[in-house]
Amino acid sequence: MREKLLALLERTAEEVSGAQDISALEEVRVRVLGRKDGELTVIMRSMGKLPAEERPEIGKLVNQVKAQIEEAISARKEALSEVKAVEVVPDLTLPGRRPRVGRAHLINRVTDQLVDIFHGMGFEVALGPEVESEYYNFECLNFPPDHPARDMQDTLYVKGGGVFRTHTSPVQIRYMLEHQPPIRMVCPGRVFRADVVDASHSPVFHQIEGLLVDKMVRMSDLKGLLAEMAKQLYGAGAKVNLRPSFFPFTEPSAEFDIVCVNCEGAGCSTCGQKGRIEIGGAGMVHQEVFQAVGYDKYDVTGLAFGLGIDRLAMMMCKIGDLRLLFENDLRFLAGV
Ligand code: FA5
Repeated sequence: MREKLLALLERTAEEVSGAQDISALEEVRVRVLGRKDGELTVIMRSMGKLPAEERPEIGKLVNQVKAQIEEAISARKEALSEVKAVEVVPDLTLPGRRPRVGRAHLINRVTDQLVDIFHGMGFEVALGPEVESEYYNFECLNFPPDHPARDMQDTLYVKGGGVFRTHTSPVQIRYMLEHQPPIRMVCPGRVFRADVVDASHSPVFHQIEGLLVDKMVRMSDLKGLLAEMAKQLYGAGAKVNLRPSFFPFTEPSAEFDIVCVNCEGAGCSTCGQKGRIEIGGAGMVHQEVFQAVGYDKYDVTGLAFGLGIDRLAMMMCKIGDLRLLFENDLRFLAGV
């Protein structure tokens, strides 16, 4: 029995160290230590047939053999798992993943560019609140209550009073109340309207307002400013087209367009088949507005304009649909 045990120990030790993977090792364990008919288990069961005086010594040896086999199996198991761990170590010679570099959103970049352009023409930047009183958003700008012109801008009203500003024009009023002419001011910011969403309309969009008040300011100054802005933004060939329009706070008033860069004037869904896109409104500051802020309406004249930044950005990067600017798809944003 003693020799049998030692031979089993020797053979099993060899098999354990020769096992090349966990399943081969498990196969050895079951064959030797398996509860039902493992080789060592069978030997242990047959111990009852031994003479009583031999049993303690053989019993001790059986326990030692079993412990040594178990120890060898667990050491080999550990070694095999280490090998596996090494196998899954990544290939360090592969090129690393480049970290993605963030950058400002296209709308912010165009806003900065516009601010720079107007700064170069002597304009300073002012900001105003996004939730505005009806007084600044409409009344001071010569929209009397119930005036049908309020329908031109589908207004979002705030529960408890006030409106989400429908344009950046109220900042003109706030600025004139705090400053005396001569004035050159631009105000970029978010504005809100209950507009139906389509390729060129969003309920939240961005405008930049401009205001110049001095003596002898003329409509030709307005045209010159807008033409210079378009040239600096789109290149020497860029042209703005002014059309007569109506705003309660300017007289005369105009809307201005640029040729749709998506269809180059042929007409497409982006420009509503018109071949051009309306970029902003402008005009000479109405005398009623000067009166509302306490300026001498016979002494000063002024020009004002409000540009849609989102549409300028669309034209700049030839984007066919304004909604892409708000969906935050990184594949799109990385390309513009
Ligand atoms: C105004 O908002 C006037 N406050 C502009 C102004 C300022 C006129 C100073 C005179 C003097 P209008 O509603 O046309 O005007 O909007 C100006 C520009 O905002 C539009 O030409 C267009 O480029 C942009 N815009 C208007 N609605 C939307 C919209 N829903 N989504 C994206 N852009 C819009």
